[in-house]
Amino acid sequence: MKHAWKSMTLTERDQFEKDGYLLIRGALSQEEVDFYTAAIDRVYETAAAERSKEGSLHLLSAVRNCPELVSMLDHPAVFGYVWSMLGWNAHVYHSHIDVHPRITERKPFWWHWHQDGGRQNREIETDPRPRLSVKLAFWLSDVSEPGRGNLTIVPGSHKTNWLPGPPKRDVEWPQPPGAIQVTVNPGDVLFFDRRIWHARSDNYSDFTRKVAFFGYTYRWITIRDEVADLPQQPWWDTVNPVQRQLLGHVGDGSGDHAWGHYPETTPLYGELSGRGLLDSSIPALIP
Ligand SMILES: O=C(O)CCC(=O)C(=O)O
Repeated sequence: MKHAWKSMTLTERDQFEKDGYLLIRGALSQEEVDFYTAAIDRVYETAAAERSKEGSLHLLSAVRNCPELVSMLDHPAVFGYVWSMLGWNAHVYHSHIDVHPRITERKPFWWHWHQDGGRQNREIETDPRPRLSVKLAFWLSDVSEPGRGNLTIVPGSHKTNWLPGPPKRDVEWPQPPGAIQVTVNPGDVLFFDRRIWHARSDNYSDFTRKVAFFGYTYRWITIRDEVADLPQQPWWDTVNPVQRQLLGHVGDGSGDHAWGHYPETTPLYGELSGRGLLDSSIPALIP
């Protein structure tokens, strides 16, 4: 399935501003689902040391650990949501591959609810805190029913700085009011605001849950993934300039740098400009 690059519509933007997420059904073709699943399965097999005792895998630096996922970074079916929100001075700061097989013994309670960004949620004083980053979740397995390790979210919670919860994470506590389990099919993509309160749920079903997450932010925020040695990887030559930017490659000698002072030297700016997509009604797209 070929997709033209396109920006988010005004209706989608309004919905995203209101709910804090958008679900893009059928973003990946079956062929793509099969390709990415096979790649993640191979990583799962070799990453025995990183698996939990229940056999789950939560592996950071998704592309470094599974280079076949590089085309997810700027996947045309969904990448438009990212640059429509953040503009062209963006990169991926945090990514992970998650494989969660069935849990056979009930796990002790743990309060997983959080907003993304770590200490951004302590050290920024505004209310609400700024968006700063957005995330894409590429679903590869059937999570179309609750109880399959679904991502749980509180729709519309992204402008709420604090979610009342237990005094300690292991103290049993009811789910937050309004929480829903996101139900998705293989090939669906969830686009969400990092501030939406969310949590992974436990998978007691027979379906192994497989998903890849990519968090995008402005290039003036540092990358948590391991990216330093990417240019030495054997596959780096096949990576396109926008993907290189997204993987933290800045400063190729042409003036490009993380503060974006020279847009014409920034690959994503050039790509959007060449495609006539620099809509100046979107503040983040103004050079
Ligand atoms: O694996 C999940 O469903 C939750 C992932 C998560 O918490 C996150 O992306 O920050």
